[in-house]
This record gives sequence, C-alpha cells and structure tokens, in this order.
Amino acid sequence: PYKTLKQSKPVSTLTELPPLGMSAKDIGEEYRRYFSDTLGRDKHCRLLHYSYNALALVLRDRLLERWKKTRYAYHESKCKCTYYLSMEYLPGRTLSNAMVNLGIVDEVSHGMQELGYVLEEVSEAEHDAGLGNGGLGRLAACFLDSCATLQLPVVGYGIRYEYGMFRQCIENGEQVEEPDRWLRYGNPWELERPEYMCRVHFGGRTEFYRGEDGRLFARWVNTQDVLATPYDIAIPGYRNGTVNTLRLWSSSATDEFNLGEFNAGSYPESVAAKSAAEYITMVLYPNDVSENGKVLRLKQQYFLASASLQDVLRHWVRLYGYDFSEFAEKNCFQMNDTHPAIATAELMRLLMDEYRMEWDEAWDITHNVMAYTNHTLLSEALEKWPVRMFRELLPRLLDIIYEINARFISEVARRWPGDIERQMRMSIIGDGNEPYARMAHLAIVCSFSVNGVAALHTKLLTEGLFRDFYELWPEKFNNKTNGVTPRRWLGWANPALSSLITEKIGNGWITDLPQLHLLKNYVNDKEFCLRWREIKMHNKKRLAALIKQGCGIVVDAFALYDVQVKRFHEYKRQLLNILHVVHLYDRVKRGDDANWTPRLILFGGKAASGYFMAKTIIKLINNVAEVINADPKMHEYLKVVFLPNYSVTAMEIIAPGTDLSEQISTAGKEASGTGNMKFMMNGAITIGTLDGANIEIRKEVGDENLFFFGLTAEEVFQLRKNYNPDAIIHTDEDLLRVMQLLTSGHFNQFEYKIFDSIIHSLTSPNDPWMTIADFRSYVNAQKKVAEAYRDQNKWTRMSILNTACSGKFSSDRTIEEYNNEIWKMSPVPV
Ligand code: HBZ
Repeated sequence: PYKTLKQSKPVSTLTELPPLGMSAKDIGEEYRRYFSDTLGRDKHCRLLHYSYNALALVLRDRLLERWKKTRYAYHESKCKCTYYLSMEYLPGRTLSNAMVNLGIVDEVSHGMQELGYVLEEVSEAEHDAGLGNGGLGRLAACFLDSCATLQLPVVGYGIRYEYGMFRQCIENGEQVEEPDRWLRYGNPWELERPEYMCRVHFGGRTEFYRGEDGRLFARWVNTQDVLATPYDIAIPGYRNGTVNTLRLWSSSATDEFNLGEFNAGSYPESVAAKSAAEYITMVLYPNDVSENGKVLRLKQQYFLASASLQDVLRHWVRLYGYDFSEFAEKNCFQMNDTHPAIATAELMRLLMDEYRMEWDEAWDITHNVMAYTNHTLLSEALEKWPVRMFRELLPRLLDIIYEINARFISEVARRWPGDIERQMRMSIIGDGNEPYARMAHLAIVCSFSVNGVAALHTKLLTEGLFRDFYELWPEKFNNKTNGVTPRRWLGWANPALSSLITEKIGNGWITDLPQLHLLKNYVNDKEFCLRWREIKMHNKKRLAALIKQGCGIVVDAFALYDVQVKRFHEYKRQLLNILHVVHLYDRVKRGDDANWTPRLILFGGKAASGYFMAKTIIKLINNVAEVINADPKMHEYLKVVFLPNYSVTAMEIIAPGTDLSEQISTAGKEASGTGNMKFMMNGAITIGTLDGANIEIRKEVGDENLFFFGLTAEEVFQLRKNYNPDAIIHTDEDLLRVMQLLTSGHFNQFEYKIFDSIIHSLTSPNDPWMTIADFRSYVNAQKKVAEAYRDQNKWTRMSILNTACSGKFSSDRTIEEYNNEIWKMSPVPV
C-alpha cells in the first residue's frame, strides 16, 4: 500500500505572542486619522465603505510590520521554502481574518462601538475575494492559514482575476450570472509590487544556437510578451508574529508590444493587442470540473507557472548566485491539481535556456522539487490540451514535453519490454483523432510526490486512474486527507459556541483541534447540553435572518435545518435530495403525517454557466420550493429554500445554523469534500454516502452519531453493468409516486417538458450517478434522522460528539502531514 501516515505532533508547541498591545482607544484614534487624513472623509460621510477602508488600513499597518520581520527571518535563516501553485484561492473576507489572527477582535469591536459603529455592519462592506470555484480554491486558503500558523515558509502563487466567481441571481427559478467586479472600489489589502514585474512569452518558435563554449542551446524567439505584475496579500498566522505572502499575478501589455503597429498607423490594432494581454487575468473560469480546449485558459495556466517560477529563480540567484547545487534541497512546489502542471516543463526550460543547464542537471532539479495533488477521479475533469494548440502558443514547451515523454516511455519499455499497450496508456501524449497532452501524466512523471485528498480517493487513484503509474513508482503515492482551518470555521464563524468551548476546555483547541475531545466529558452535563442547544437555536436564528434577507422567505427556528450547500453537479446529487423533498410533500398530501418532524430544506450553490443539467436541477429545486411554500397546508411541515449566491461568507452563517449536513454524492465520486468538515465542527450531523472524507468522519465519530446510506464505491462499480432504474421504480411505491409527480408536470404546469432531461437521466440504465439506486436507503436514513431529531436530548448529544470528534479535520493536521512527508521544512520562529 501507499505510505501510511506517521502520527503528527500537536501544533500547540508554538509560542503564542502576547496580545498585540492595541487598545480599543488606539484603534479608534488610528481609524480617525485614516478616515479623515488618508481617505479625506468627514463626519458627513456615513458610507460604510470608507469606514471599512479606514479600519482595513489600521489593521494592515499591523500586518506590514510583521510581514517585514517574517521576510527577514526567512532570509536570514536561509530556510527551505515551499511554493503553493494554485489557479484558485477563495479567502473570503480578509478583515475578519486579520482581526482573528492578530487577536484583536474584541478591541476592534469596542473601538468601533465607541465611534458609533457596529463592527458586523462595517465588515459587511467588504466584498468577498471570490477567486475560486469551490472546494479546491477554499482548500488553498485554509492551507495558507495553517502554514502561517505553523510558521512554515510557504508562499502562495495565484492569479489576480479582475472578475472573480460570478454573482448568482435567481430569476423565475433560473440561475442568472452577473459579473463580479470585486476590485471596483479598490482593495486595501493588496500591495502592488511593480519592482518584481516579469515577462511571460507566448507564440514564436524555437531556435538553436552555439554558445561561446561551443555548446548547443535553444532559445525561444519572435515571441509576443506579456508583463506579469505581482500583487501581494498578507497571510497572518494565528497570534504568532508570522505573516506569509499570497502573491497574485496580473497581466498587462509591454510597451513595445504596440509600437510596430502604431508606427504603421494602426492605432486601433495596437490598442487591441494591448487588451489581448490584459484579457489573460481578466476572469476566472467558473467551471469546477474542466475547461479543456480553451486557449485563454491555457494562457492563464502558463502565465501563472512562468511568472511564479521566474520569481523563485530570481530570488534564488539574489541569495545564492548561479550555484543551483542546493536548489532542490531548499525549494519545493506543490501543484494544486493539474492546472499549473505546465510549471514542470517551464522549470526545465528556464533552467536550460536561461540558466544554461544540461538536460540531466535540469531534470535532476525538476523531478525533485515538484509535487502534485490530485482532486478528482472524474474522467471529464482530466485536463487534456490539443498538441496543435500547444505548438502555436508554447512551442518551446512542447519540445520539452516531447523530450520528457520520450525518456519516460523508454523507462516504461525497460520495465515492461514489449508492452506497447501500456506505453500508450501511460504516454504523456495521447493519440486520438488529434494528438493531445495529458496534463495529469505530465504532473506525475515530473513529480516526486503524488497525493490524493482522502483515504478512499487515494486508494481509488492507485487502483484505478493512476494504477500503471503506481505500479511503476509506488513510493511516489501518498494520501493527505483534507482539513479546514478552525480559526475561521469554528472560532470566527461560531463565536457563541467557541466561547462555551473555551470556557470548558480552555483555548488550546484553536491551534490543536484534537483537544476538542475533552468535550466528551460534558455530554451528560445537563446544563452544558442546554447551553449547547440554546447556542444552536441562536445560530439558527442568524441563518433564518440570512434567508429572509437573501430570498424573503420566513423560516421557523424550531424546524430541523437540513442543508446542502456546494457546487451544483450531478455527482453531488442535489437531485436525490429534491426527490426526497417531493416524497415528503407527497406523504403530507396523502395524510401520512403522524409524528412529523418539521423541516427546512436549504439549498445553495452555483452551476457552471455552460452546464445545462446542473442549471435544470436548480430550476427544479426552485419550482418544487414554489409549489410547497405556496401551499398553506404544508407550512407546518415543510419549507424549501434556495439561497442565491452561495459564498464563503454565507457559509460562515450557514454552517453554525445547520442541524443536518447533506453529503450524498455517488460513492467514489467526491474526492474528499470539505463542507462536510465545517458542518461537523459546528455540531451538525451528517447524512451521507460512503464517499470521500465522509468515511473518515464516520471513523472518528462512530456509526451511531451519523446517518449512512447507499451503495459503496465497489457496489456502484458492480451495479453499473446491469443497472435498471425502471425496475427499481416499479418495486418502490413511494418512488413511483415521486416519479409520477415529476412526469405529470406537477412542478412545471406552465413550463411544458422543461424537466424531461432530468427524468430521462434518472431513468436511464446509463445514469452514472445512480440516483434511483440510492433512493430507498436515503429515504430510510432520513426517517431515522427525523426520529432522532424528535428526541432533542439524543440529538444534542450527537451534536456535541460531532464537534468533539472533529479534531482530525483541522487543516493544521493536513499541513503537518504535507510538511513531514513532502515538503520537509522546519518552522521558522519570527
Ligand atoms: O476539491 C474539489 C473536490 O471536488 C472535493 O471533493 C475536494 O474536497 C476539494 C478539495 O480537495 N475539487 C474542486 O473544487 N475542483 C475545482 O474547483 C476545479 C476548478 C477548476 C477546474 C477543475 C476543478 O478546471
């Protein structure tokens, strides 16, 4: 088997600094100075935007001091550094994060209060930085928080998209996308660094030449260049003096870019060329599965890879000169999925063409510094780029990829002589109608570490998708189960619960989450249970207020809050959830309502703009909600809500107010999930399939404290061969009635046939998501949920145990594992 994990040591050995030494009064004074002297506003200006900006500047000063000290500490210790390469980061709001990690939430709150402001209202003026799609981008943000908290020298590299994840509106039940110009009113948290600008090449061709020493070199000529300017964002550790860097690149045109055309009198053409350069970082691709074949996407990927590597190499040369003998010992690159995988070939290019290394020397470095994390098994998500496109855009990189592949294939041939099939399966270049580059293969071949993001996912990678590679290099493969930062997802998001926890077990849990185990001592303490329940009630009211504000629906805090928030995708099976809702509706309608548990079923999440099925599922949910919510008879039984524009900030209210966490993907399809962990930490109980990290959640909390149902990954695989949804429907009366309601047009009376595609996919023997197969066991599990919820003492006990057993799912643990087994750095005290 792949390497099993060593027990990692607790994080609490960190020295915590004394509080910042800023009183509410100091904060008030500095705020006033920024508000009037820097921003030039006076008492007549009540726009919260300026108050927010002034406060942000106060905090930024504190971050800047520590930022500089951290840089110096890293510089002086000449420590090893790791670079996290990610096309996405979803940090959410920065103000709250800065206050929490500087340890001055109370001081700021009081300071603002004395000035007549409510801190929560001022914070509302901050626009979420939505530079990511979902789990992968949020994971990157949690990781940066943990790295800084563990005092690890890690730099995050990414793209400063002008437009982040679109804003989702719901019109007539349908998703409508609106652009997210999050930088319109400026961003007080970023620091432009034009002094570190660099150039990224595109197009042109390769030329060979002899150097003065007679050696043959390649150079990339006749290129069209684009400038990359970094914008730095401070990433503070939790109360420890460390401030790491997230460096986001923005593209712009070079000056000479336009001159040729301009001199020829084509002013409009020259300006068009300028905007082509600026397009590169204009917008985030809003797709959470794949974006194969789009030239602009490949440009974005190469732009990130090249700018970041140039930055690291320049830094190296400044520190160590042109001696690269220790480069591999002192640097590591972690690629967040295959999106930045072109960095492998780019590092080869830079080392050979710019730093004049021989192939072997460059390769020795490259395959010892690159590490790759895979986030999905879905075949449609595997990145493939047509060779033709590569040749036009990045000809020199294509040369290098071909050479890497030739050497790799000869290694395969040595290991399995004559096994041509295997060579074709493993080749980096795939041959279809049109040859293409398989980015996952490139990433594996060029990395010393390949990891999945939950135990089941890693197992399925080594047994299925990457089996050939696993047979060749078993030692490369390892698992790193995801985690989330407890500072944001418990400390900040759930202040009431955090204070109760700290009152009972002290505040060690904030940097050593397994300490939550101590809460188990209180499950029989009546007073404690009562307070736990009151806090949940308080958080449900906050969530109810968010719902009221977001879509005008009033919900009762006594109902069971049953929540599914995540990207919309067929494999996540929001459809299964809505089929259950229709079943509940049907039960009430036919009078089967004895011992009823009232429920709020809450949905939230975005669909990729071009993903027809996902958008139709959103429409179905909204139509079902409309029918149910408009029926006065249903009021005391059921409410269905679709909350528009789900985001990191919304989740901070949603997770603490949730009773039941829906994690119901088709087994084997959700690599890990991280929402499941946020809910668990906040005392929600999971209803889920045996998929991703759900399996590890069950192991921690025990079978009696969550609700599992459905086929296993193995059973899904087996059933695929003779799956017959129609037969299942006709042997299950409840399901038959649900399907009849759907097919009869009950939820689309004036919208003829709009749900036919859904009905067709549910009933197709080829439905890869096997929703119908899991309906009965899901409904049965939901019955047990309803029963359990009626016994509030039992439910509260389960809730406490879920929080108490969530210690494993801190991203501090995940990062300790990355560091112990892949990065191998020492913490650097600041
Ligand atoms: O990464 C998610 C997985 O689906 C989830 O199971 C896991 O917990 C999480 C963190 O490991 N994957 C994504 O979020 N993927 C993307 O967002 C994505 C974005 C652009 C793409 C492809 C995937 O081109």
